[in-house]
Amino acid sequence: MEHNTRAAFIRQMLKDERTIEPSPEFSYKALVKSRQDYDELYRRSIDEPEAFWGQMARETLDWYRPWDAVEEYDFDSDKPFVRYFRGAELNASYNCLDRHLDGPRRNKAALIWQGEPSEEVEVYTYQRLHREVSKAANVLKGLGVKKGDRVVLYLPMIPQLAIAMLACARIGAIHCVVFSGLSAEALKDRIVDSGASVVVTANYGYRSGKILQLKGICDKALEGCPQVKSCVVVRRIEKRTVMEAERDLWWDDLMAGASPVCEPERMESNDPLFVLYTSGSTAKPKGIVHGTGGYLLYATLTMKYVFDLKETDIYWCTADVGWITGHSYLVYGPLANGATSLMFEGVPSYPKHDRFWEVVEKFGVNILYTAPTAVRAMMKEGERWVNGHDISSLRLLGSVGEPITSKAWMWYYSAIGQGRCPIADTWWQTETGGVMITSLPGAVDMKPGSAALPFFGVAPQVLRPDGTEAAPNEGGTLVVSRPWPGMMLGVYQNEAAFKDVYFPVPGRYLTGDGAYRDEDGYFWITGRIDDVINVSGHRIGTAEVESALVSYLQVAEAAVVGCPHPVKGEGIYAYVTVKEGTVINDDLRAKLVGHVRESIGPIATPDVIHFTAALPKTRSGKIMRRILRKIAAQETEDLCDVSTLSEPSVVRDLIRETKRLS
Ligand code: 6R9
Repeated sequence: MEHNTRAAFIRQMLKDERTIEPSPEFSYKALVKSRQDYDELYRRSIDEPEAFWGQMARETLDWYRPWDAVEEYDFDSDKPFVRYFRGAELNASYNCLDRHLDGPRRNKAALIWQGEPSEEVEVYTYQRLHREVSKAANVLKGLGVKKGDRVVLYLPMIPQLAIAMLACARIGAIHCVVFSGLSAEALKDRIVDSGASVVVTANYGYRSGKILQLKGICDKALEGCPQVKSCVVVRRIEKRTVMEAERDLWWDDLMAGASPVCEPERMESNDPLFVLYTSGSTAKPKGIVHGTGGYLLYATLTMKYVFDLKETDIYWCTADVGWITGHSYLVYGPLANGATSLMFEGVPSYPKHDRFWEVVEKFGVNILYTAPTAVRAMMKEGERWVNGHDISSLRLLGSVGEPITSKAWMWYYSAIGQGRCPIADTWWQTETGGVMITSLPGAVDMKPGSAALPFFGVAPQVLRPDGTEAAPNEGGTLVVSRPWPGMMLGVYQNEAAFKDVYFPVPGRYLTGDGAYRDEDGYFWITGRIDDVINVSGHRIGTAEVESALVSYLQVAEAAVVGCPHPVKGEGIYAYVTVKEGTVINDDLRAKLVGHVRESIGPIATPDVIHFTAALPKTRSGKIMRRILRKIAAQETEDLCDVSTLSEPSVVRDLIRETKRLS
């Protein structure tokens, strides 16, 4: 009921009757040139998945040993599982590096790094990157890291992050990247859960002209991690750094003595490549496990098709490598394809609002992959920031992280794409490994605000609460009815969660998103329907923020919901009740905000702290979030059914207080 009204509202907000055809010039040169070609490839991928993925795997990746079976899965049992290319052997770092060294790609730029200070630029050719990765792999081996061991990487957007990831992949260690904006406590939780014995960090980092104390944060985290034997520190900034004897080692010192020859480890296709933590509806983030063969094939193929990759393209994904988008579309996808991937350390608004366009102009970027939150922020600042730069090199734009409204879509299309570049909206998740639903550029017509059609092999469905398929334009739950090679293998150290979270109803993978499909079969994603808030494209679990709030001494109870936000998409709205005798004032409010930032990180900063005397509860004591969401959104005329409330006056008080807060 609630979901349907919300879906209807979002539907109206997103919907735009416009359909935009890709230009004939783009389609002519595109990898998939027409809707007919797409339909044919899609049909084959669904009708004959084994033949399709087998052929793609042979053509796309280099294997040491072929597979015994292409696809095996069970979505129905108590222990659901998925496996691709059983018995096959490969190495991800070999596929991203070594195999490009025989031909002309040897001296091609693999990674171009633009630091936040504009004079700091580094170019790694495939040859140079291969050398650095091999050395780093030997460094890790020297620290005792073996196949299957976990290594936590807490690094900002610097080349050493990509190098360390590939070094892990080379020796079969499982990397576990933690976003460098997360707090000491969040970092500690991830180090403990992953059981890593080595952590790689940087002494400092830059963010919008300010200096991040990464090593200091790491030190605090490591206080709670006695199993960590070594902490390798990249010297990002020449500045005094406290190093702990025995435990802390400088990256540069270790690299200087390392051999540049390291034979890649032969990995079974379903050996984990990495673990990446993401928020869900529990207070504890889940470690999403991705395998080697299936994941790499899916990242490589989606990269090639969704971004219509050409050999000479300069491709820029603005996402941080600390999130899945950076894993699949800044590191693995581009490098496995032998492309040139640009890595940018800065932010769109520093030192001025034209930073993105300065970077596009400086490097002649052809493909730009960014998030709706960045588009909205730039739209707010106005087109004048774009107009001062020659961005005519752009030929394709991508969007990821949250629904893009037709307004933001149209601005991106006209102000940035100058009406010439197709936009590939891409719906996917940490768990899916790669793009699942997209407007394949050149091949399919675009509808602003719609993520469009499934990628090869992907079978999404929109379901009603009773499990039957929704009619066209009817909102429901987005599920996927069969596996795809990029699918997660499981939740790290938590077999039960894979079933409980993703297969609560047997047979289909539950995405956690709401959606509807229009009469042309286009998917429109309406946002999360679980307890996850999407803040600027980052997933924040309401339970995580609540548990941070209640860990503060004076807090009695907390309930956190998302609220509409013009730039972030969703903001964090926290209802808080305090213990007897606590004085409520701005100081307490500031302390609580600070406490949440300390516990999770600045991305979880609450936008509103609403102190109140009581929370609305059902007679059985459940907090009624449906009502809290409506109040936070100031949609209080129609509060639907409040008959189950134990004390209706609580709601009247909350509404009155909200009016005062705004
Ligand atoms: C890749 C990534 C996943 C959640 C997902 C959904 C939202 C991502 C979207 C989108 C609408 C798009 N989402 N892309 N919603 N349109 N193009 O963002 O992974 O961080 O795990 O977030 O983001 O709600 O469920 P992740």
